[in-house]
Amino acid sequence: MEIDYSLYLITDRSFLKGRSLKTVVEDSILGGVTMVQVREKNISTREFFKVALEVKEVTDHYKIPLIINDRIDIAQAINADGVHLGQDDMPLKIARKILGKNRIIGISAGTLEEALEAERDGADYLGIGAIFYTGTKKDIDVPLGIETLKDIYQNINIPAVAIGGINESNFREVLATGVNGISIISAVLGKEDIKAAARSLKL
Ligand code: TZP
Ligand code: MG
Repeated sequence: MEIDYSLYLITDRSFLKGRSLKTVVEDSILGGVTMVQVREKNISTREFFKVALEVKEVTDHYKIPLIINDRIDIAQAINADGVHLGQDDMPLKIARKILGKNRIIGISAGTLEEALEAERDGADYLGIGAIFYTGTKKDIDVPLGIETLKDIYQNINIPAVAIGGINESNFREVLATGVNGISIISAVLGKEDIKAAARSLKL
């Protein structure tokens, strides 16, 4: 399956403000989101499972790839398209053994070394970041910036999305580095009009 990474939404229930996750995901897809990741921290396994299943109803309906953050078991349980793993999660080689070659595995990379290792170990795509400071993830020391993003992307041969602090005023310069897409939380979920917010992040 050819995957469209261009506008990759990551969920975060702290942005919902009473709205249902299903509605928010649906509106974002109607606005042009091409891929969705369910990312939930501090949530029970049962809750994560339920949330993932709910989102899958929407992504299945629109035939949009669905990725689960961190949790290989939940990806398997709901038959998601893949997982996204960070540098502290299950090692990629083990994840690949568990999931097989037909599932998408994305890896977070913050350095060229991490990116090259993930590519060597068979990642399907990379999430490179954080590119800019963001209120959404507070543990970022120094953001990579556009030049480092470009340097990493030029040295790898798998698809990559950029993440971290990307919004309607900087996404064009991010995409100008050549990366396959942008990965977004607050610039979509933090807005009142989800559909319009997604639309404003399309070239
Ligand atoms: N990983 C690196 S930055 C980040 C994650 C999950 C948060 C991205 O959120 P936002 O609101 O798009 O900056
Ligand atoms: Mg993780």
